[in-house]
Amino acid sequence: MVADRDPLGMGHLDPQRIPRARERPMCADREACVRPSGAVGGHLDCSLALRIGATAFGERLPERPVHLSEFLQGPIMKLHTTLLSLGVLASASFAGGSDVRINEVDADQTSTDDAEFIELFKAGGGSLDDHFVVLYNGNSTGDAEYATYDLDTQSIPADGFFVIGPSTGTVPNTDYSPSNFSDTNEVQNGADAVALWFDTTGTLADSDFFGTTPDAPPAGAVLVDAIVYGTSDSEDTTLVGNLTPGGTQIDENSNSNKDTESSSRVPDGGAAFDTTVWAQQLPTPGATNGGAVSPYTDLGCALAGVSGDPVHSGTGTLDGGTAGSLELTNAAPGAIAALLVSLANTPTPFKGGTLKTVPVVLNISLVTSGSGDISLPFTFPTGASGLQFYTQFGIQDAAAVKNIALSNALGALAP
Ligand SMILES: [Ca+2]
Ligand SMILES: [Ca+2]
Ligand SMILES: [Ca+2]
Ligand SMILES: [Ca+2]
Repeated sequence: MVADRDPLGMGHLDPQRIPRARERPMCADREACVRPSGAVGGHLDCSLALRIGATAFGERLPERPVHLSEFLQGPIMKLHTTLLSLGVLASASFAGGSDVRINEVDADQTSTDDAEFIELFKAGGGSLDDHFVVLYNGNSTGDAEYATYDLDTQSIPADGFFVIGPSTGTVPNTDYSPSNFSDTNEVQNGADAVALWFDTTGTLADSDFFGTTPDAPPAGAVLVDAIVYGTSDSEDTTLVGNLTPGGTQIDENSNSNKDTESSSRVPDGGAAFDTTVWAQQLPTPGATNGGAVSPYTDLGCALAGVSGDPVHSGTGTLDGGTAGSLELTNAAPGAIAALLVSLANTPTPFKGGTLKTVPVVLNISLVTSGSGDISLPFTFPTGASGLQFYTQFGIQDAAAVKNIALSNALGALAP
């Protein structure tokens, strides 16, 4: 194989510095070294494989070789301090996307509906500036908007739960009662939809959404998450097709208890638009919906390669001292790959797809196994609670539109 000096077009990957399998030097510190599963023999030379700082997407930061264990197994707070000293953390603001989720919806209650609510979730909480919750009426022409709540200046508390409900006190833990949220019969019972939009322009007002349809939002609005729901209504395939394509309508009455149950993501959060995670159970406004909570959030944006979309996932709880791993599957076999790490989540055009881990602060060179997998086991360090980071793989792949396939991006938040 002729070595490509810049396989991902990122200006600083150098596969010639990745020894071929039989030449790979053994790490002096076997315990601290991580190698991809399926790699043939030996260990990657981690001190060569991981570099910090250089990036093709922004300012070229000072390069510093960093042992992989510093990120995955070592003192992650040391990395934290390094990033602070480089000014990376200060610039790692949230821009151009959102990992907030619609976590629970209760549209229907006994007799007159007077305890309707919409619960949003983001692990660790965070700002809701430039977020809009929009309700769509499945019975109207084009499924038009019938209510919009501008969440500018609102924020999700540290517990992760934000409840939008009436001002009457009938919904416990209500965080926000918009002036246009009626005390009764505000949230239609279906087939209807709740959508969460993010304004990438920072200039939209709630009035910009008035009367719009899901397929024609205001310019600059990006759909973050949505649920199409009903109460034993036949499926509104147009609504589903526009808001949760490939998914299904969620039935609040699946247990014949629409008056006493809500629809909840179980566990809290998870992948946007995933209609398989919803369950009907007793309402829990402002509190967990139960189930095992993953510290990882699938942020999408895969770019297909020879086997379709490469799939990136994580395991473990990210509690200090516990085991976990970062995984890649369904990628090209035996291919040069890079794990790109960021402290921000900024969707950026890249090789015909979208790279979310921008600015890239860590770039870990790896090779996929013969079955197109990489597994990076680690023990998460103590003292890193609250650390949030984003990961995405780029894989050299001749079948990709510009010879680079991308996995989905993954958000991780240490509890
Ligand atoms: Ca209702
Ligand atoms: Ca209900
Ligand atoms: Ca309706
Ligand atoms: Ca809840």
